[in-house]
Amino acid sequence: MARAIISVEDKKKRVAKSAAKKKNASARKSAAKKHHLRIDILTAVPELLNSPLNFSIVERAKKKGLVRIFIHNIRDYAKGKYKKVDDYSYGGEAGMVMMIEPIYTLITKLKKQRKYDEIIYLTPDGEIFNQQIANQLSLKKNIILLCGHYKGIDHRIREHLITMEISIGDYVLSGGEIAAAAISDTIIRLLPGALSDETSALSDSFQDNLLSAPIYTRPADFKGWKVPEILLSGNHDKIAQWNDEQSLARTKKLRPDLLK
Ligand code: 6GU
Repeated sequence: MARAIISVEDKKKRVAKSAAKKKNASARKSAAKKHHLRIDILTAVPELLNSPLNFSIVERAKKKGLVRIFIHNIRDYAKGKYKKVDDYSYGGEAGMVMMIEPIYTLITKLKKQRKYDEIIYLTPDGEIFNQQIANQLSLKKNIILLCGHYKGIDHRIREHLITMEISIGDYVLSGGEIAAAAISDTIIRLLPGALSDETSALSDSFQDNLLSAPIYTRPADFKGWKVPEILLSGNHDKIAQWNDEQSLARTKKLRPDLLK
């Protein structure tokens, strides 16, 4: 192939274009800096949250100042010698119930300090979490995630203090902490600047209700297991088209419900 001859004009245009791109990128970066998300997680078992929010993309987002996460131990707000946070249920149904007062005291204290966009209770009977809810929450400034334990929390907390109830699927966890970690992780990776490649959050599975295309890295041939030829072609249009086709085919096959 003959190498294209680049005119001086073209070169100038290219330089201008790349300068504009850089300017854009830095504008976006400072815009990204302005969006801080604060997540307050309320739990009786803070240890459960020690590692899931301290590594990888979430850790990097914290270091970049995109998000601050505060974990509060509900037990610190309990009264008495034994710092009791749960009690037997009225009506005698089996299982302990988390008491109102410690949770009320903690939420009231936080609400005095700042305005919360949402106070979310994590519960298997909540609205099922998905990418759309994550997108909405990633635009907020201050959110509280309240983790229940035992049989649940005194229902009056849900009636009077909670603004939203979320479940992460139709199965029962021992407590809301793992759900809080899953939800926080999902939201945080959406914050502008959290991912190094700005397009990659947009090409995630589910972001457009489609599963992602298969991906590969070197070697191109591992013991005869080959990477699809098209991906080695260097033809970006064809590759984009292949990715779209694969996305659609995989969604049809694995998650037809997403196409309805
Ligand atoms: Cl948010 N909490 C609990 N305890 N179990 C769950 C859940 C939440 N989501 C699905 N199962």
